[in-house]
Amino acid sequence: MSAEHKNSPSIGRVTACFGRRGQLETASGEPLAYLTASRRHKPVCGDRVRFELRGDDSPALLNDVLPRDSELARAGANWRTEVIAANFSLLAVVVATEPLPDYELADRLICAAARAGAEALLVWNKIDLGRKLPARLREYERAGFEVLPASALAGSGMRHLARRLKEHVTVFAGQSGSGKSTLVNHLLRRKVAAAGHLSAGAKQGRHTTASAAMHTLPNGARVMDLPGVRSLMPVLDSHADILAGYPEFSPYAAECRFANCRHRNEPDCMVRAAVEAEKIPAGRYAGYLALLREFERKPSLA
Ligand SMILES: Nc1nc2c(ncn2[C@@H]2O[C@H](COP(=O)(O)OP(=O)(O)O)[C@@H](O)[C@H]2O)c(=O)[nH]1
Ligand SMILES: [Mg+2]
Ligand SMILES: [Zn+2]
Repeated sequence: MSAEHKNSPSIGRVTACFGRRGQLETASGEPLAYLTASRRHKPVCGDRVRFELRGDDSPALLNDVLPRDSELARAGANWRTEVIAANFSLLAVVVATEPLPDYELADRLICAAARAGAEALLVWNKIDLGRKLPARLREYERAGFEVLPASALAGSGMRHLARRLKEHVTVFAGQSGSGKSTLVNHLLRRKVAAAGHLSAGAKQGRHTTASAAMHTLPNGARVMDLPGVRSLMPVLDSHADILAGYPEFSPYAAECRFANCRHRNEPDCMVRAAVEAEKIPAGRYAGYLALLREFERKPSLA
């Protein structure tokens, strides 16, 4: 407890939060329970915060949330945004054989990573159930994304994944049931994140992880496991936010007749021409159109 004396403010990092309470990690790596000083403070997992120790057994008092480098927000009710993680540099989108991949969610997460200034990669989990990469995922590779095959259950691909995460704060995101918690547990070599079971009938993931939590791997990498909420739909605020998730479109988009081309029905759209010429994979374009439709339904921004 070297630098952290009672009443002198220190800087820590939030590793878990439940309303006004949570856990933070001090600069020297110690875990501490905290309580926010006021309702005004809305720390999320990954936040850097200022706190004060209060002696005895009472939780540290969190009295400031420092500015964030990046945030991951999801659309709550009435398009209100709800920040769920902060200060990450890499987003690992977990996709698996089952439940059937939701590529619209994967695309949104990739867009959200770009918007946050973070890198994105895909983890193709559960290869013990079949190694063959679906055609849609091969398209992501063609588009320049890394796709790392893994099996959290069999332990394959884990060393490679751990190496890739080194030096990063990584958010694991993706469908419920895709194996995020199992991956994080395997990387940590202990059981901390609550891993659930697929309900036998619908093969739909259950909501198993209650709240976001940050863990440190043996190699120093930090990882965040997000709640297994099926509707974790990141917020996209502009057409540019969407396009950022489709970097392979940009050389063609630059040649469209209209600078504000949405690459749908506009004349002389070079993106659509590239899709027709099979230079842009059809599935990637279909994913883009789905996000565009969703975005245009958003009342204030359409
Ligand atoms: N066969 C197989 N099952 C896995 C693998 N990884 C996770 N699972 C299972 O998938 C289910 C959901 O895993 P969980 O980690 O809770 O998913 P999360 O909702 O994304 O956190 C559990 O029954 C896991 O045992 C894997 O690599 N192979
Ligand atoms: Mg989970
Ligand atoms: Zn266009």
